[in-house]
Order: sequence, then C-alpha cells, then structure tokens
Amino acid sequence: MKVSIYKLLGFLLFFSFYHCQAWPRYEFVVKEAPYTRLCSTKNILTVNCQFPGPTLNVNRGDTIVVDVYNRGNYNITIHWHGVKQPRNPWSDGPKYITHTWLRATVHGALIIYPKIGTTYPFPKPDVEIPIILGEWRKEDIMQVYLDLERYAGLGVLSDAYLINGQPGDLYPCSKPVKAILVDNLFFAIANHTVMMVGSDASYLKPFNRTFICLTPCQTVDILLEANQSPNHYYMAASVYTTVLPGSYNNSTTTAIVEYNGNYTPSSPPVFPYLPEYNETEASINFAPSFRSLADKEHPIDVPMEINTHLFYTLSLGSPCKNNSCPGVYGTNLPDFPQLFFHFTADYLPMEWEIPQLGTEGRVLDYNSTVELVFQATNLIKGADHGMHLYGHSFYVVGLGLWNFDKDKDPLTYNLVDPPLQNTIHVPRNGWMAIRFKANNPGVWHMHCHIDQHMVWGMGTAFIVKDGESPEAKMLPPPPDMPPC
Ligand SMILES: *[C@@H]1O[C@H](CO)[C@@H](O)[C@H](O)[C@H]1NC(C)=O
Ligand SMILES: *[C@@H]1O[C@H](CO)[C@@H](O)[C@H](O)[C@H]1NC(C)=O
Ligand SMILES: *[C@@H]1O[C@H](CO)[C@@H](O)[C@H](O)[C@H]1NC(C)=O
Ligand SMILES: *[C@@H]1O[C@H](CO)[C@@H](O)[C@H](O)[C@H]1NC(C)=O
Ligand SMILES: *[C@@H]1O[C@H](CO)[C@@H](O)[C@H](O)[C@H]1NC(C)=O
Ligand SMILES: *[C@@H]1O[C@H](CO)[C@@H](O)[C@H](O)[C@H]1NC(C)=O
Ligand SMILES: *[C@@H]1O[C@H](CO)[C@@H](O)[C@H](O)[C@H]1NC(C)=O
Ligand SMILES: *[C@@H]1O[C@H](CO)[C@@H](O)[C@H](O)[C@H]1NC(C)=O
Ligand SMILES: [Cu+2]
Repeated sequence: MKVSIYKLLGFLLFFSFYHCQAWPRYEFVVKEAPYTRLCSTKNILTVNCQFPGPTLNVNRGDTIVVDVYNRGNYNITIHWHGVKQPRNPWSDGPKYITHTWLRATVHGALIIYPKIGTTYPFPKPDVEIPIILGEWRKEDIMQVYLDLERYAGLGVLSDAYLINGQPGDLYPCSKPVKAILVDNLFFAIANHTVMMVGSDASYLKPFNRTFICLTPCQTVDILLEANQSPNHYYMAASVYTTVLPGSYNNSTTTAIVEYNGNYTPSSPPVFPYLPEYNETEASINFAPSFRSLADKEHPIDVPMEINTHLFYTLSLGSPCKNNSCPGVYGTNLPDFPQLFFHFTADYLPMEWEIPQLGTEGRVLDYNSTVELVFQATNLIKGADHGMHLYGHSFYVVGLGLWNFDKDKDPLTYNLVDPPLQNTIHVPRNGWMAIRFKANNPGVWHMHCHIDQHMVWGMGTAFIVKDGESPEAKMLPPPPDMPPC
C-alpha cells in the first residue's frame, strides 16, 4: 500500500512518441527481489526489481499502455488511484483476486502533467520530486496477512517507516536518504512551510502548512519554496494514532533536503517540528482547508439534488475468521444502521461490539445521486479510518467530530468548492459526508485503506447498474478474467 506525496512540478518532454502515432508503452515485470533494510534481507515483490516501483510521467489526456507480466507467486491486479476507469471495473483489486498486502512493496507514483499547451494554476515549479511514504516489516508480508486473516489478531507492528523506500539515518544500518500500509503519518520539512496545491489528482486552492497529515494511500501535491538559508534540512514523518504507546511503532523516518552552493551545513541537519503521536487536533485541522479551485477552467459538478441517502457507521468489531463469512454476496447492505445510538459515547455496551457478519453490497441505479455519511463509532475505543472508493471520485461536502446531526450539519455543507477526493481520513469519533453521481457502471469496492481494518471486514461494494445508452454500459471483461 502506498502513501505518496508528490510535488507536481516542471514540464518534461520525455516522450518522443507525440511525433508518431503509437501510444507510449511501459513494461512492468512483477517479481521478487532481495532487499535489505534494518540490517536484514528478505525477498519482496517488486515492479522491475524497483522499490518503490517505477514512476510513470504522463500528460493529462494521454493514452498509455502498461504491459504487466506477473512473475510472482500470487495473482495480482494493478490499479491506479486518481485515474478513472470508465465502465471498466475489471482491474479493481478485490480480495481473492489480488492480495492487497502486496501493495506494501508493489507501488509507485503516476505523475500527470498538464495537457500539452496548458500549465498549472500555480507558479511553474523548477524541479519535481515524488515522495512516497511507506512502511517496512522484517517479516514476510504475506505471512503477516495470513496470520491476520486466520487469527484476526492485531498484526505485527511496522519495523520502520520509509521515505522513497528508505528508513533514513535514525534507524540502525541505514544511510541518510537524499532526495504505508496501516498508519496515518505526520510529515514536515524543517524550517519550510509547504504549499498544498492538489490532492488525489485534483487541484486545490493553495494553502500553507508547516506539517501535514496523510492517511494511507492519500496523495497530495505540495510546493516547496527553497527560500531558507542554504543548509541541510530534515524532512521527517511519524505516526499519528489513537492507540496506546507500545501498540504502534513510534519511530521517525527521515530524508534530507540539501541546498546547492558553498556553505558549512549544520550537523546534524535542522529537524522539523512534528506533532505528538496523539495530537488529534493537529491531524484533523488539515482536511477542512481542502477546497477545489471551482473556477471557469476547473469547474466542479457536485450533485445538488440527492436521491440516495446513505449513512454508514465505521466500527471495529469481531470479524469473519478463516473466511468463515456466509454466502458469496448479497445486495442487502442497509442504508442506515439498525440502531441509532450515541455513536461516540465514552462507554458503549459490549454486546454492540459483535457485528452481524455478512458480505452485502448496495445496488445503485445508473446516474443516482448519492450522499454518504461515514460516521466513526467509539466501539472498541474507536479508530481513524481511511475510506477509499473505486470507480468514482467524490466531493467531500462536510466533516466534523462527534455525532453527525442530520438537521444541523447539512446546513454547514460546502457545496461551493468542495474538494474532489478518492481517499479520505475519517477521524476517530468523527464523521464525513461525501457526494457523488453513480455514473460508472460496474462493481466498485469501497473499503478502509488501513489494511488490518480491511482484513477485519471493513469493506463493501457498490454495484452500479448499466444505463440506457451503449456508452452507459459496462465493457466486457478481459478474456483472462479468472472464473468464480
Ligand atoms: C483458522 O484456521 C487455522 C488453521 O487452519 C487454525 O489454526 C485457527 O485456529 C483457525 N482460527 C479460528 C479463529 O478458527
Ligand atoms: C520500531 O522500529 C524500530 C526501528 O526498526 C525498532 O527498533 C523498534 O523495535 C520498533 N518498535 C516497536 C514497538 O515495534
Ligand atoms: C530554523 O528555524 C529556527 C527557529 O525557527 C531558527 O532558530 C534557525 O536558525 C533556522 N535554521 C536555519 C538553518 O535557517
Ligand atoms: C504560502 O507561502 C508562499 C511562500 O512559500 C507565499 O508566496 C504564499 O503567499 C503563501 N500563501 C498563503 C495563502 O499564505
Ligand atoms: C518509543 O517506544 C519505546 C518502547 O516502546 C520507548 O522506550 C521510547 O521511549 C519511545 N520513544 C518515544 C520518542 O516516545
Ligand atoms: C498524548 O499522550 C501523552 C502521554 O503519552 C499525554 O500526556 C497527553 O496528554 C496526550 N495528549 C493528547 C492530546 O491526548
Ligand atoms: C445521466 O446523466 C447525464 C449527465 O447529467 C445525462 O446526460 C444522461 O442523460 C443521464 N442518463 C440517464 C440514463 O439518466
Ligand atoms: C491464479 O489464478 C488462476 C486462474 O485464474 C488459478 O488457476 C490459480 O490457482 C491462481 N493462483 C493462485 C496462487 O491463487
Ligand atoms: Cu479503518
């Protein structure tokens, strides 16, 4: 799984293929390769033996072809966040077809530059650097996953966090780096504010921050102005969590930003301020600043008339162990919880911690306009969640802490310039309201991107029906689609 922050800068003309008619073509060979981190070596699954995987640089509107050869031991699918798959739900990465834990090492950045002849809605950057925050476990990643599924335990803690595949010099056996799986991370660069200009492949109205907080697989575009005195500065990331010390890895990953020129760098480099692991305020004051550009060149299309209201609670509970959930799938996911209780109360009855097990999805008519409120609950002390929907990006129209109030909170919705996202951080004991138009036929997985939560069952699917016209119908499956 990946969390990537990339700065979209510069305009690179890599591709001579604009001169010929052929589409740019890339080859991804997925296979194992030995990698050493933290003094020990293990085989990990990689793309082209690279970890993180290769970066693809494309322009908006390009058609590219990626040939993927699987030389690994598991069946996989490859999927890109932020890229629409119109009418094509066949590369969706559901469980039993792909193993999401393999994302721990099979991930990379796709950088989309503006259409040729157009430019950014912000100052054109001089250089561009993808930064991928990740995690490292010394144990084999599939073993971690299988244990989690069999015993429904907590899983092993990460042994390190990574910036572009390296833990950084605060860890043993690690060199300074020049330049996720399960945790929310704070990230900062010493003495520099960063300007947020995009998230999940959509532009934002710029705003500045001295640190940011990302949920697994969230992507942001930040501009860094190199306006400080020439020196060496650490960039660093550490965990934000609501669990107790000892239940997470409190280590910090680093890389170093080096200015060019003749100077004597401070030793050690200047270290940034990162909030404490449990500073909820710091983790949630980020998302409310996200606003779409919502101007003539970058219009928004937020549904104003809603015909499908959904309210999904997010709770930790007792999952299906050893694939013991009944049935294949059904279409009876309730639109509302059977019981409305004080979701975020300090103490909740133990018996509510045991959920009904099921494999239910929700059917949506083509073009339905959906409002979905995620309400985090405090069952088993609650947790933060990183909700992700395939097939559709959605507008985040509202968010808050504590119980959603159906009478008051909708009055505070941002319907003017809400951000367009595909992965969102629903804070512990908070709620988030999203809107989208179900105009992409297919079966689309929706799940928490914190992988333990997903293994514990925090996921469902939207089954979006075909529309009337041929352009509103699902494409046929690929010929090599595995049978049921
Ligand atoms: C799941 O299966 C494994 C072996 O097949 C067994 O050891 C384990 O106890 C089972 N777990 C549960 C919760 O039934
Ligand atoms: C966190 O990571 C460090 C560095 O790898 C490791 O030494 C430490 O044991 C880990 N802590 C926990 C609680 O797992
Ligand atoms: C970084 O910021 C701190 C406090 O804001 C300041 O004391 C220090 O001189 C700065 N370091 C550099 C190298 O600019
Ligand atoms: C953000 O910081 C940049 C300098 O890095 C500055 O030019 C810009 O005006 C700031 N923007 C806001 C909204 O404060
Ligand atoms: C990190 O955790 C270890 C043990 O779990 C503890 O000894 C250490 O003081 C902690 N470090 C910080 C910075 O909290
Ligand atoms: C964070 O945890 C520390 C102890 O580890 C505690 O002293 C502090 O009050 C906590 N802060 C918040 C905001 O909960
Ligand atoms: C779906 O919505 C689009 C855009 O609003 C509209 O053009 C189309 O006719 C609608 N299709 C159906 C079947 O309602
Ligand atoms: C991969 O998929 C093929 C058919 O689609 C199946 O025969 C094979 O057993 C699968 N392999 C694994 C390791 O799941
Ligand atoms: Cu979750």
